[in-house]
Amino acid sequence: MNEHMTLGEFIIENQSAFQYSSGELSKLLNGLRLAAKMVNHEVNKAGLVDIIGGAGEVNVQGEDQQLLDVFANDKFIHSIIKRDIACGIVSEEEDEFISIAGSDKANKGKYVVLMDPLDGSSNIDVNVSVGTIFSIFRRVTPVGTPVQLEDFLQPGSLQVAAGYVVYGTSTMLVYTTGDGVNGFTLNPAIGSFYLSHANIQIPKTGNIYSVNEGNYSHFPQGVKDYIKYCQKEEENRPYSARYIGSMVSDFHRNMLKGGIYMYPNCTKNIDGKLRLLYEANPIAMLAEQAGGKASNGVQRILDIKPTEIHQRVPFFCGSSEMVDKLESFL
Ligand code: AHM
Ligand code: MG
Repeated sequence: MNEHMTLGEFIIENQSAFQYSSGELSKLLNGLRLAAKMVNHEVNKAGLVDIIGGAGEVNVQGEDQQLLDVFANDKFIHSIIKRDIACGIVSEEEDEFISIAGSDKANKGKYVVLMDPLDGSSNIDVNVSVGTIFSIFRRVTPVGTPVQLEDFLQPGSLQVAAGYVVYGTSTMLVYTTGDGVNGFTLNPAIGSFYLSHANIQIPKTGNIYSVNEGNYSHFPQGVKDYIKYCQKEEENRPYSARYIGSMVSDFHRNMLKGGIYMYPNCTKNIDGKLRLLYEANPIAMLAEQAGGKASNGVQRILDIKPTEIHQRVPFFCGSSEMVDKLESFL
């Protein structure tokens, strides 16, 4: 594979490998690529311009919206709508799903996009990495009719593409269309993403566990037992604890080095914290495509049939042997 290949070239070159190839998904991915560059530009300026801090609004999850949350949401929505390929959008920052042509008008778009435009945004003020997560499905209702709730409530196994952008030490876009996972690094001088991590594979096992251990006393007993197992002086343990508090960054590191990311249900968050449709599902698809695993503790994430667009789910994801081990404790 050409090491100087840009993301734009890669999308076109791999278009024919995609099952439903008609060029539309490529256009949609190119729209997301463009929005990612705009958000990257803004994230990089945080601290210099008046963009950090709260927007004074609370989103549907009851969380304070940050100015950059709102900026990222607007850029991604605008970029998706401009491409004229998608019929609907679910965003962490929007209470209801967006019907692109309007709820009463026919819509020719084949795809729906579900996204968290700026995940981990509480980290922005302190210059810690944040991310964008996206998930793409083909609609299930007929093309040419208004998009419906059921178009979004599909199990993750039906995703046609998923990915994330990590705005980190360098900015990367990592995605899959169901044929492996590839990572592209932004060259900020040129403004292009270049293929830097071809066919990423998660090591089968690792020595990193990532969890907010401050919630330990609220975790289910099985999770507590697994954490004690990770800390035990035996074989290749104790593992290292690494928790950034930005799932995209925590997952990205674990995918490259081997490890497990956990956000269990706990007495504070009885269904967990992370959202199934635009956080757990896309990360789970990437994990599986890279040879890893993602589970809610007892069931494969991608097999869960959603009932609500903002529903939460306990999430355990990463190296397959580590997720298997965790499950054996639950
Ligand atoms: P957000 O979508 O409101 O940013 O929340 C999701 C984030 C994840 O990126 C991160 O892993 C987790 O919340 C951190 O939560 P906590 O501070 O409870 O550990
Ligand atoms: Mg989020």
